[in-house]
Amino acid sequence: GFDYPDRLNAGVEMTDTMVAKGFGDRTALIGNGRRRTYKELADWTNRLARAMVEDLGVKPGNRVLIRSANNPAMVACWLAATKAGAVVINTMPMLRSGELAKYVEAAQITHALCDTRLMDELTACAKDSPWLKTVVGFDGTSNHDAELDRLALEKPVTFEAVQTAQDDVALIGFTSGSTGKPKATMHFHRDLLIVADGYAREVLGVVPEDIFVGSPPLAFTFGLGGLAIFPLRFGAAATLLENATPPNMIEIIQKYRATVCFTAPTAYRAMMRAMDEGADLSSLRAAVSAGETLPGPVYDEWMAKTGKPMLDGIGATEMLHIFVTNRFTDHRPACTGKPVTGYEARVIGPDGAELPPGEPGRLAVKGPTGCRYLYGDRQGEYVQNGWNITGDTFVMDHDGYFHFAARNDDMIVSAGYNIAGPEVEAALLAHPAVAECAVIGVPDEARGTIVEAHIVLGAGETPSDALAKLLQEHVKATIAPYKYPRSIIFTRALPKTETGKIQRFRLRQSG
Ligand code: 3SK
Repeated sequence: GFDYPDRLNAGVEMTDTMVAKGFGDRTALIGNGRRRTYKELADWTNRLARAMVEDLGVKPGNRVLIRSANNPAMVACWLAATKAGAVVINTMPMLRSGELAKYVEAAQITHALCDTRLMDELTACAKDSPWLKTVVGFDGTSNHDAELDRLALEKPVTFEAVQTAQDDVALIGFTSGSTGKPKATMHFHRDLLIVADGYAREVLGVVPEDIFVGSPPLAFTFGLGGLAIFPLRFGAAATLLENATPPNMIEIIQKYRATVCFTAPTAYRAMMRAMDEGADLSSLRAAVSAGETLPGPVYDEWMAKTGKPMLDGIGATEMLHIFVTNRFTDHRPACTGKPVTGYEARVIGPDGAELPPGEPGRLAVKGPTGCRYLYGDRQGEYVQNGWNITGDTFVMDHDGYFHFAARNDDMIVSAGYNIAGPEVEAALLAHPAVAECAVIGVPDEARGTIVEAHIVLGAGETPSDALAKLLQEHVKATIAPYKYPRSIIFTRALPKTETGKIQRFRLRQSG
């Protein structure tokens, strides 16, 4: 088990406590072309926390939304709000006002901190919200040239952090859910440390000399763990990239000799093609792959090129981070491995009973960091007898290793992004030219899977490339652009059951 004091503030643990432990002069964050030490991060977050409390009126338990791409200022705002006892909701920079409004409503968000470059959608969301009353900009380029930065700069570098209990909520993570209706899951202060003291210590063996790099957004708990919590818990350094394409990650790996990488198989594939052209990734001692299933050939090629296993893992926002994983000394191809210490996993049938090895069923997991939904009424659907029922089908082999079989039907995982098919359908249906549509995921060489929309047009509309392009632009303008259907197929009718339900599986089969 994990033994933490009753009073525990995760924001303090990753900043002031690290300074007290002697890490003050070590690099904590690298981003926007500069390094920040742990002492600088502690001071920065103390000033920001003071500004939040003294000027913005943030009170313990207030829900504070942060909207930004991955940069040091986002990390500082998250830690500062945590020190102030707020419950943080980190959000992706691409979300549109309608999507933000769902979060604001569900989590009763009162304050928002936003990179000034991303203000428009948030301002639009706040305009009609009975909850969100305070929206303040910060400078994501770290030049301290925005309202929140100016307020913070006037403050002393000390702050009496809120003495939160170890089981006070620190973070709300939203999962897209297969219906497109976001589900909010709560995490305690201690959870943020457990994923580091569990997975990151046990599986990655993080040391202060480590330098982390990766692509997942900090708004996704995979990214928050891999690019902030894990390095900061152990006195290591995190590099933060707003645009974490494979070439940009390679540049950072080469420049700083990064040692631990968190990204999805699609990006590793591209990085291996760059290795063929001479890219030097020899500094990497750990390559973590998650968010999408790791194909055997990608694992094999990485092993052949580096002599080390790529660490496939599966996590969930509900559980905060990875709970089943391969290990450096215990790994198999096309296999997700075994549970992280402290977690139990099993494969269950439709009646909830555990299935014998070799039989596919839903993956269920139990552990210290989950699974708590914000609303009790949804709890029953996904949590049974303390087990979190995931949307993934797995098989456990006779040696206790878990193998991915399939994803919950309506979720599309494209280049590491989780996309709910029904949400894309709703965006398409809002266009007057669309009478009916069904969205599925189809295999794609580069992105693993892409979103494909089958569309029945309204009367008087004629299929054309121009109309397809127009509909794609419409989706991009309605919901986060990465969700748009890269493939559009116009059809006269969709396959349906006798009761009129669209049979998406038939579209998948005919692909
Ligand atoms: O496997 C995932 O999708 C995941 C979700 C949340 C946190 C971490 C991971 C790996």
